[in-house]
Amino acid sequence: MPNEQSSVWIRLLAGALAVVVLSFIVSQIASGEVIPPLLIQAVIFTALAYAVWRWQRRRWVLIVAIVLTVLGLAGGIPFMVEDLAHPESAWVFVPSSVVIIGLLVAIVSGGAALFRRSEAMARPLAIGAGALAVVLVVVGVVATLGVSDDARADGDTVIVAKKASYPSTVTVRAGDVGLYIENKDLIRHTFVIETADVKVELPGSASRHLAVALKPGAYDFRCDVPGHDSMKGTLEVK
Ligand SMILES: [Cu+2]
Repeated sequence: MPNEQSSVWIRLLAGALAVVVLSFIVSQIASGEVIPPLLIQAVIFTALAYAVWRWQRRRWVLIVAIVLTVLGLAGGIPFMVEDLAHPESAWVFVPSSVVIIGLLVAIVSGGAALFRRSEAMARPLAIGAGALAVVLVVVGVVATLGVSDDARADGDTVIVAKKASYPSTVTVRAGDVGLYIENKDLIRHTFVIETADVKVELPGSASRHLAVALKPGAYDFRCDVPGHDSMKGTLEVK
């Protein structure tokens, strides 16, 4: 039966997967929408946590868990790594850091259970990972509370980022253009106009002013956060 003599490594593995699932749920709440890849992974990791707990003596279950966890980490890193550089957007910084820590702990615990390593290291690993997560939560919260909006200048044209979407067209007069980008989401975005050498970081729920000299023409703008490919529009300069 599952509870009889359950290995500490198995408990740590199942617990780490549960924490990862929780972080995926928090990420989707922060985004205000269902993110299919995260939802699918949440379901897979929930099933895995149950499977390793239920069938903990079957080595193939552990092997499947390790392989899927490694794949989840490899697939998620390109989306998560940039978030780690932005503690001022706690709603992405915290879930991404916790997911990475959780997946690493799951991989190590799965390997240790599979190869029946001494359980002496399990507790220090759990405490270390937990302490690191707490520190990162504090860093994220403090950095996010320190973010303030830019002042809005007279004549600024407002562009709103909401539900990971930008307006498709914004029209402004040529010359010295003042833009005021409002991020209405909890998650971070960017405002990028490649052809005008503009790149602005938009922390969650923050507004940024920018001044740029533009000649008449059409300028594509977008958010270059990985996975936000649909967040784009055109600035018509007349
Ligand atoms: Cu974005």
